[in-house]
Amino acid sequence: MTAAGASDGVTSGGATLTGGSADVGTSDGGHPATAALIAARSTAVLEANWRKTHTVPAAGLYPHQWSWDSSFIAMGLRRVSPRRAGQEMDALFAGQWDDGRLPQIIFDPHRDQDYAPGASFWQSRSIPGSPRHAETAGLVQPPNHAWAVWKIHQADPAESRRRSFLQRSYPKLVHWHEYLSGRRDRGGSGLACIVHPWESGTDNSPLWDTVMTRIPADCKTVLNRPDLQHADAGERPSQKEYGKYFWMAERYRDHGCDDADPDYPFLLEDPMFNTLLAVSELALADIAAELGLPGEAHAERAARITEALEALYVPELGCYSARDVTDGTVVPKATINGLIPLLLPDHANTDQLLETLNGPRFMDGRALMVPSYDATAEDHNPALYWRGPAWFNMSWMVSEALERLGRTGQAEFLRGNIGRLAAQHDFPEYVDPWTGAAHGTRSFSWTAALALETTYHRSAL
Ligand code: 9WN
Repeated sequence: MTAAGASDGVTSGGATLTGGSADVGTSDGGHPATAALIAARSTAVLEANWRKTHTVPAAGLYPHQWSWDSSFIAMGLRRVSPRRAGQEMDALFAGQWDDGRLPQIIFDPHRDQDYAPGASFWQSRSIPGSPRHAETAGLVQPPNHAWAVWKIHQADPAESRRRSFLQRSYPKLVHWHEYLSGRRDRGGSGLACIVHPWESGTDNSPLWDTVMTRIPADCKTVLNRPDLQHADAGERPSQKEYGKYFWMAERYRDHGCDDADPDYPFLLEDPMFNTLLAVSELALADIAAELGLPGEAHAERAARITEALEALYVPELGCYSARDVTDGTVVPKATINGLIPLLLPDHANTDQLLETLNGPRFMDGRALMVPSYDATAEDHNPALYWRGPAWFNMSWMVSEALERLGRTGQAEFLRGNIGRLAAQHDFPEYVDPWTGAAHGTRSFSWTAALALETTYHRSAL
């Protein structure tokens, strides 16, 4: 199988979109047409959502460049165009702040009315240390970027070397991690804090509920909800939640995004965010080795984060949870965030995490993909944004972990469902984990990218 299309355009599964060629493979257990079709349709979604330098998560609902989306998107794009996957990351790095942060969103100035809060809310250029040539949010998202950069390199090392992709990405990634391990270690525990639910990537996860009760909803900004033109209100956060989201964003912005506000009320250590930081540190160790640089410090940092994460383990739930740095309590809720540490090598609680994954709270022998929230919880809702539905990026990360752990059968089950459900339902944002019914927006980029990634993976088996 060839993985790379060398042209500027993206090609897959026999469907040439803008030139070049890529073979999706035809040995996926006797369903060659299915694999080729999934790959071609995924590629078409990514092509339609491409905007000159980057891919938007969804043309209507999310019209800018989002940070962790771009990493997932690039991980799929690398299968058909490592070059475009590299461009996706370069566009993100162009929004890096002087302190190293990679922003949650880089705004398309022409779409300011189409998503809130937008560039006119953040006014990032008036904040010291923000980039001069990009308008961005001040918040961040989970650090899956070094992981993506290393995977892009591996897809076509010769092309990567020709373009010095690792040379130019490495210092930016190191700076990004320094920001997270430095200014974001607000609790002094060796873990990075998130300062807003949007930073978790799992925006209205029940993990944030208790802390959210402390947040006033009296924001100064007039609440405008362009998101509701593209998604059902019953599947999105409520107006009250939005008031609180804006209140926190205003407070963070008005304090110069400096992470020094002593009474800032939302400081949480999230197990998924920190797992991705450790996984990305391990990727930096590989990148350093490839560049002939010493990488031990990265491996040591990954080990320290892995150790610090133990304080977030909740034995009664059999998984990790988030810690509220303000009062030191660990939230007693089982969410998908708490299973993502399965990705970490040499990990003390792997057996318990696998048991929880397959037990009644999550897969229960009947889920098609991994639910985002404890199925035994009274407020589990398989249709409501991060409160039950299965997300493609989460199930894909679990499938990666299972593969590394030698649980290839279950990894393959998840990969198969990711590709099938994505293509069957026009690449939805998320699905009901039990029935596969589609929810959220459609033609969602990371769904398409990970359908592409899993299809290539399966075809290569
Ligand atoms: C806020 C873009 C983003 C994802 C997040 C997902 C959703 C935004 C929103 O969409 O969040 O960042 O408006 O709900 O929760 O993970 O990065 O796809």
